[in-house]
Amino acid sequence: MALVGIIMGSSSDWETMRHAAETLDALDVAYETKVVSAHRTPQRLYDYATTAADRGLKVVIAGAGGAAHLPGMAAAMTHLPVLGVPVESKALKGMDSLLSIVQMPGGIPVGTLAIGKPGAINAGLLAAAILATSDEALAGRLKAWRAAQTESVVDEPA
Ligand code: RP5
Repeated sequence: MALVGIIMGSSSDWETMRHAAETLDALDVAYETKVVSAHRTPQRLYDYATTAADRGLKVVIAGAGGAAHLPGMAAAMTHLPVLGVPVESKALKGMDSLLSIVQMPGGIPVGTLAIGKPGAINAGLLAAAILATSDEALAGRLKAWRAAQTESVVDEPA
């Protein structure tokens, strides 16, 4: 059963959001993916967010670009933690996405990550870290992942 829901405003966001999915794959965390647009498919967003917790999801990762209202609107309709990934837009390089996602009003939090691939990777890691607070086996896998990353850093540039 999926524990993490990865949603994105468009299939064009997948090139970025696949890094969240690949990170969860590496940590053996079950997830689902879905295109959900705040603007183009508002009813799909409503249905997704209002049923997410009852369907067993524990964390939602939401990526969107431009007028990126998806993470905030998802957060408005579920008490689950929502991690927002600003997708890099062509016109404004993702600054629009970042500002749309990060400036939530007090009371409805979105944990906002970096623009693009690093944000997607870190959303996957944060989702895993949240789940790992009540899953010792996952905590072990997360610690091993981080140790391997540390081990992979070279002493000197090639
Ligand atoms: C947003 O508009 C999506 O999240 C995407 O980043 C952006 C462009 O979407 P497409 O025109 O490529 O479908 O809603």
